[in-house]
Amino acid sequence: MAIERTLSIIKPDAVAKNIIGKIYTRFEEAGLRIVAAKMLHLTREQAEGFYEVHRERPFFKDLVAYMTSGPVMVQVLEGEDAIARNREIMGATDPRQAAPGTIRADFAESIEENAVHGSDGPETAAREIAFFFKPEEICPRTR
Ligand code: RTP
Ligand code: MG
Repeated sequence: MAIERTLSIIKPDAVAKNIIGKIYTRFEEAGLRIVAAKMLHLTREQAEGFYEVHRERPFFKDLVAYMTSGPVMVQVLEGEDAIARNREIMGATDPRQAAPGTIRADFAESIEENAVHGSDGPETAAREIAFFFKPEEICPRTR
């Protein structure tokens, strides 16, 4: 299986609950390495740009309000099959549908305030990583 990179966001509800470390442990236990990370409070423009594909969806306005309601932690995760692996440990969008033991089953509040984001495919991952990180801000392991 290929080594991939994916973009992960710990969303404002999870940052507010002070569980960044608990979620990082889930990544590490799944064999995903954090190769870049930053905390930031998204502007409306950033949130709208990041979720551009959802612009016409009925929940878009609420989604932008939620994503700008507090700081987020953004990271690049690297590992075997990282995109699918991260989606697997995140669980379904709606925490009520999420498999037991997943991040959303354990920590999400609702279908909207659902604790984490993860890229959904290779093209999305490339776009989303470039949205937040310059190439020199990503630190592959040297040992
Ligand atoms: P994400 O992009 O954040 O990893 O989540 P996802 O693929 O599981 O879900 P997606 O369909 O891409 O939706 C993006 C985010 O919008 C919010 N949402 N709210 N109120 C609603 O019905 C609704 N549906 C989606 C969630 O925060 C979701 O993660
Ligand atoms: Mg999505």
